[in-house]
Amino acid sequence: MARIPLVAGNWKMNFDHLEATYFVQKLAWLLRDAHFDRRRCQVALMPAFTALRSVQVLVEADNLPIEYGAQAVSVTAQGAFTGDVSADMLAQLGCSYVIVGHSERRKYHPEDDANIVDQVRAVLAAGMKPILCVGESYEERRQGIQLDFAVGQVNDVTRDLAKEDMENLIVAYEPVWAIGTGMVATPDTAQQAARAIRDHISSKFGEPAGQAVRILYGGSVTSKNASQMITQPDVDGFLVGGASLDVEEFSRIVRLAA
Ligand code: G2H
Repeated sequence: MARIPLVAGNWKMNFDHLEATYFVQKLAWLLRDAHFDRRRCQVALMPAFTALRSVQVLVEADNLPIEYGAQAVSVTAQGAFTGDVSADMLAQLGCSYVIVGHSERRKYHPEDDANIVDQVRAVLAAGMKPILCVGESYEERRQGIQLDFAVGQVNDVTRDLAKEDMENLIVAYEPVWAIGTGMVATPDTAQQAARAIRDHISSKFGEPAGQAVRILYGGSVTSKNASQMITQPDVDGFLVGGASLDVEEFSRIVRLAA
C-alpha cells in the first residue's frame, strides 16, 4: 500500500496569530512556486491554540494545500475543566490532527499512559488523526532497549483500539535524546524503529493495518538530514520542531518528502 508522506510542523509555544498568518501566507506561496501536489505529500502545521482560528480562515479562504492541528487536547468533552480544550472544539476549527504524548507533554504535564490512551480515543472519536509520539531516552538507548521501549509505548496506547483505527493513527518516533538537541538519529536507526513499530502493529491488527499506519521521524529534523531519512521504506515523513519555525527551511523539508 502506498502511504502518502506527511510533514508536520510542531511550532510548540511559538508564533502568535499574526506571525502564524504571515507564515501560512509565505508557505502557501512557496508551495505554489514549487508546484506542490497535495496528492503526493501532506503538509500540516501545529500552531498554539491561539493561532488555530487565524490559520483556519486563511486555509479555507484560498483552499490552501495545508492542513493543521493542535498540540494537545483534553480527555473530557466539556465542563468545569479550566484551561482545557476539547477534541470537538478542535474538530470544529477544522483541525485534522492532534499531537498526543509528546515527550514535552509527558514531562511538564501530568500525562501518563492512561491519559494518553484517553486522548487518542477522544481525537479519533472527533474524526481527527492522533499523532502519537513515542521514543526512548538516552538512558534507554544506552541500555540497548530502545526498540522494546518505543514498541512498548505503542502497545500500551493501542492495545484496546480497533484495527480500523490504525488507518487514522500516525506514530511519530521521536527519540527523546534527539529532541531539540541537534543530535539526529541516523536513517538506519529511524528505519529500525519505524520497522519495529510497523511489525508490531501488523502482528496485533493484521498486515493491512500495519501497512496503513503512517510512521514519522521527529527529533532535530532539518533539510540536511531529511533527504536520507525519507528514503527509508518505513519512514513516512517528519514531525519537525525547530526547523518548522523557518518557513524557507520548512518548505525545503516538505519538498524533499513530496
Ligand atoms: C521533537 C521535534 C518536533 P525538534 O519535539 O516534535 O522538535 O525538531 O526541535 O527536535
